[in-house]
Amino acid sequence: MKYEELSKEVSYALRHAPWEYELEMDEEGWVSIEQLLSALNTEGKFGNITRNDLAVMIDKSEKKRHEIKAGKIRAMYGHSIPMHIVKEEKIPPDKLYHGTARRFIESIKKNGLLPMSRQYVHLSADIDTAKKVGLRRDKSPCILEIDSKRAYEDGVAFYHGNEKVWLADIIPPCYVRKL
Ligand code: HQG
Repeated sequence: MKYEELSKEVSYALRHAPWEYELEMDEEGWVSIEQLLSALNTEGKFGNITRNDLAVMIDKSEKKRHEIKAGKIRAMYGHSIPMHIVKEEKIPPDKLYHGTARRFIESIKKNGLLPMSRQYVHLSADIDTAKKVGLRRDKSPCILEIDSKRAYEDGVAFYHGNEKVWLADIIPPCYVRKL
């Protein structure tokens, strides 16, 4: 089983295009595993996928992107669908990080961190993770430090993604510092 490819397709379905797979999604992003399996197995690209394959896919991944509970599965972050996915608000650590491309810095300094095509701004719990995120877009990425303590105290909401990924609506530029 090509678990990495399966994970990419499941992410695509759950983050960006549930309608292509005829999935009914609730406001927290959960869909029935049965529906997902039926769509994937009709497509047939991965052979016959079972519930256990989805569990192994999550287990084998170096990042916790999906979770399974009570017969349902959801993506933990990354959504771009028009329907708003409600995330659990959480008190952030004092500092968070964001890895990005050098070419975006001027605009971020001016406008702050914006969700762009996703529903939330994605932040990293540590510098190493932020660096990996930034490397997707630039071979020499910039690491931004977010004063999440002060932002939170000033009323900026933060949400739970996974243990490494934090989410926020917008981070105004006054809380962003280039390292
Ligand atoms: C940038 C992956 C100009 C922002 C990763 C980023 C992450 C601005 C890009 C997750 C801006 C959006 C999300 C502004 C933000 N002006 N550019 N004002 N504000 N940007 O992919 O954070 O492997 O939507 O810096 O690891 O890169 O898929 O967000 O470069 O956790 O599980 O706009 O996706 O996870 O890019 O990545 P993205 P991201 P997975």
